Amino acid sequence: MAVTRSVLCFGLILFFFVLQRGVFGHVICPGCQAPFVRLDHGCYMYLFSNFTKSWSDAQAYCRSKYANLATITSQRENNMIVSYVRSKFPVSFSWWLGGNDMAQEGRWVWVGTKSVMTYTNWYPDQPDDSGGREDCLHLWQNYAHRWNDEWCGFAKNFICEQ
Ligand SMILES: [Ca+2]
Ligand SMILES: [Ca+2]
Repeated sequence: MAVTRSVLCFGLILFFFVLQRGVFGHVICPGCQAPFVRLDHGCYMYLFSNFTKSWSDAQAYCRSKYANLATITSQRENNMIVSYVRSKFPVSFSWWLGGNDMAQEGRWVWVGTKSVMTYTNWYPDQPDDSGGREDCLHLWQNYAHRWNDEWCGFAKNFICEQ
């Protein structure tokens, strides 16, 4: 009986481990409902829009999903997101993120956490506030999806994070 119980116990542990790790990808993803996806079995859920909006409208859309435009705080998270958009969407897509310097020029903060950026992945010579009107962060499709500041009124695809 002890053996049976051990096997049962091991099976249960394995089952919950598999569930927790999301080994079945997006099919079994506890607490994660479409259109959100969980990347790399991480704790955060992302929504990748297949339509475009201005930065503010994109943020409003994210809020309507109880999320914010995405905050990227590490190279690992950045790589994960860039790999995902490259593999799943046309490379011509450009993506709004939650970074902006609307309140104070040159002071970049995340809309979701209100915190000042620490990790950054700017393309060389960015942010340049070109024309004195670039206050929103996007993944730059033409430059290896590195970061650029852009006019917030442009319509772009966007990434929400919950
Ligand atoms: Ca700016
Ligand atoms: Ca720029």
